[in-house]
Amino acid sequence: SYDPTTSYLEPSGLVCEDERTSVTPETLKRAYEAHLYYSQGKTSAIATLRDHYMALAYMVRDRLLQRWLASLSTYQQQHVKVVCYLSAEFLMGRHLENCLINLHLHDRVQQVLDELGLDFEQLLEKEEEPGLGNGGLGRLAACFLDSMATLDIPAVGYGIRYEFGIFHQELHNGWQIEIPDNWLRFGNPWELERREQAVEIKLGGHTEAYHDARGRYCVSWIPDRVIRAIPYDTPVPGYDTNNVSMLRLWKAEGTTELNLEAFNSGNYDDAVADKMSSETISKVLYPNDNTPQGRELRLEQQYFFVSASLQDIIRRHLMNHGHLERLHEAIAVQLNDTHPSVAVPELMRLLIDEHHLTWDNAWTITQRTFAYTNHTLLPEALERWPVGMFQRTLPRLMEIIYEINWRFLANVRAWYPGDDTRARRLSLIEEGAEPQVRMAHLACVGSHAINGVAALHTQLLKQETLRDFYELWPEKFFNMTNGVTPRRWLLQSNPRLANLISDRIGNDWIHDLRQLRRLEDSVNDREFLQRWAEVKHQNKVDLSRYIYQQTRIEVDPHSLFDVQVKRIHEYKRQLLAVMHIVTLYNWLKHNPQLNLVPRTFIFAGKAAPGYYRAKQIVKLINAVGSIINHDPDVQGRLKVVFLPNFNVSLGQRIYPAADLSEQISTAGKEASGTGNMKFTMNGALTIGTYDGANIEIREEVGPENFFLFGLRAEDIARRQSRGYRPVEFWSSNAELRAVLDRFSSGHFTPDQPNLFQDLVSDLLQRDEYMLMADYQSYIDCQREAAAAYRDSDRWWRMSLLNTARSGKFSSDRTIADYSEQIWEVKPVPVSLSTSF
Ligand code: T68
Repeated sequence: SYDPTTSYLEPSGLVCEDERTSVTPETLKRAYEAHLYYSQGKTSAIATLRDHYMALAYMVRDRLLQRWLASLSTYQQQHVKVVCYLSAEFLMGRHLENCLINLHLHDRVQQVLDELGLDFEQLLEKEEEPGLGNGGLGRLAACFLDSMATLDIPAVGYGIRYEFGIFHQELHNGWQIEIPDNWLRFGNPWELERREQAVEIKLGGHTEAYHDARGRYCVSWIPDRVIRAIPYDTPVPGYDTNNVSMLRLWKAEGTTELNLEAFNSGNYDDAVADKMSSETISKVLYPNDNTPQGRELRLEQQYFFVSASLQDIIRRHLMNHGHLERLHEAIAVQLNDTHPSVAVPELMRLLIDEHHLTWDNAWTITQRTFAYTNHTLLPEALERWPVGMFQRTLPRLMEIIYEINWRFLANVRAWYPGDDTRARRLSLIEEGAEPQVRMAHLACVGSHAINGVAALHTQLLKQETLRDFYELWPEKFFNMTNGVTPRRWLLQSNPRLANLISDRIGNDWIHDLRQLRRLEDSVNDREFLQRWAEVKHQNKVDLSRYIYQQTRIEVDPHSLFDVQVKRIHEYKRQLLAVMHIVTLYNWLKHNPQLNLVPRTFIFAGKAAPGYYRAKQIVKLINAVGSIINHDPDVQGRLKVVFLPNFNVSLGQRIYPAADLSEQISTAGKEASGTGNMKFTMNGALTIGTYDGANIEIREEVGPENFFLFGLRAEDIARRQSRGYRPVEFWSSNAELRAVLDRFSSGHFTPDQPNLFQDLVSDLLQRDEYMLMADYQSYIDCQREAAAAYRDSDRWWRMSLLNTARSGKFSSDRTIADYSEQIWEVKPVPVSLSTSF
């Protein structure tokens, strides 16, 4: 319907789609050259690769602006309901190629660059990846933005513009070294600063009660610090639609530029001290995944972006509607875990203290506005803030939380007379030597919907973690199984497979992933399976080349690529994968003639800098690789590779080249997983436990196309309660004993023979994540996987069926579910002829 080459006049007389923003190869080239000259101030004779990248990025951004402005004005004029996705993390990945694909400019721009003699791939690599997230939770937020934009759901993502994102990981002698991620160093061409929309954030101080002119009881918060929040907006284009969503990230600044008194007395450090300390709030992302950091600065970060976002939402709403009485009909606010859950008392504060609504009115609006997503069952990962710290940092919010709790517990006592222990369990405040605010409870009480991220996870939430809330309000609970965007994770990262698929079933799968089912018709087409296998092989050749560049390790693209990429965490059990590798190694040492399926084990992932055991596991993987990769008895049949600095861009190289996807968490610990979905879409088979979304993947692809092993969540719980003795597995299993002996004997670290002794004694004595109990089942299952790989016809049929049946795991499906069941929002098509 949209013809990008025709220009048209706006009512105002402004030409919007003209030679500056049209998309013929000639105008693209002209616009690109103009940016190189006028924005970068370079001629092509002296331009660096980065200049070329910047010019290209600006040229593409220009082509997003008309759609973006049309989207904003459409929402405003039609008074549509908007989703506000509040998240402390957005792990977006690089923008340029994704924008080109979503705007259908990819091939044309490639052609233009070819004509100019520039290397397209090389320019794409110049973009600094915005790593404003730790892992699954932040990447989920990014996939959701892509899907909301693609489905024409009006949406804004709100978060923090960290000056330093997730650290860069280097390996020195096999150990992880963290390098600060100064991603803004060369400027960011994708964002627009909106200084005129800055808001102020209060911190610290005290509160004072007073009666206003109409005799109403009021409270005012006298802060001891005021920080300014500056919004930076990044457009997020949908695929094959005019709609463009927005990611609005807040940067912290001081409100007093310069302390004049200090300046005039020559005290220059003090003169800028306030500005400097205010800026630390958005300075750096906390690098922990699944472990909260109970630091005051972290609470300040959370409050900072939540308050800024809610003030922004209220300002826009008042501009449009003039009052706040039906705010919940105009916006839906999703809380991505508890990190933004101070939104509950903050919205109450804004509605009551600043906009003078009554408590009851404000509470109704608040509950109807918020919905909360839980991402973890690990008890240590549930956020709690010491009441003392909360009181000091956010005194007015602490009062409001007490009031919410008082009213809530009064209801609880009325619903369950005499049941004091239940009231204590439900309370927003945990009693003890140091009382704590339970953020998950706050989120549950202040929301109308609570969801888990995979079926098993939601079930365990209802039965365990949030059981008392489920008993109170069963109707509030939903399951929203995660998904990932097929644009970035298949179309963009695996163009060979995408082309093969489109060649067979057409293009519709790109926005209706269930269409992949139509590939099943080709499951007995030998010629097609051959091409399917050839695509995987070419992807493996590409990855092999990259592995060699990065690590100088030569790997054989004909070997089985066995891949585990994710954050390094004990519950994810990278150590169990290493135990399998060492088992195979022992077999070969014992019988060098053994006919073994050659495998390349590929690991990647970051460890939290303060998590010693995780860093030790990184070292172990590298140590095992350094011995096995060179052992003549192995004859190159096993290779172990640790690719440094796992991030979105590296994921885009790895998933398309994987044969076997390792999803081996202790059952009941991985809420969903989303890497598992990316592998399945790209035709890898999964070896996995009965955990998170693995269960649903297996259900979709069929149990015969999935390698399942290990204890189930209920077995784990039962064994733990009976008293688990891991040493019994050691006593009864000689192969397992031989593996642990390799670790404790110093075989892999001859110059530090004791390095892994504590790791082994932990396995024997505690083994919190039950590696010992699952070891034999895992080894047996790996043997089956190897047998399947030997039967290559069978393997490629299974691979095809995995892709064909992965449709459920598109984030488009997840977003359609949220839209219908939780947000009650509808698609709003954007037309480019809208006047604004
Ligand atoms: C992940 N959680 C889950 N947390 O582990 C994963 N935590 O199973 C799930 O698929 C994914 O969320 C999406 O639902 C995280 O990634 C964090 O990164 C995190 C960050 C800060 C504090 C706590």
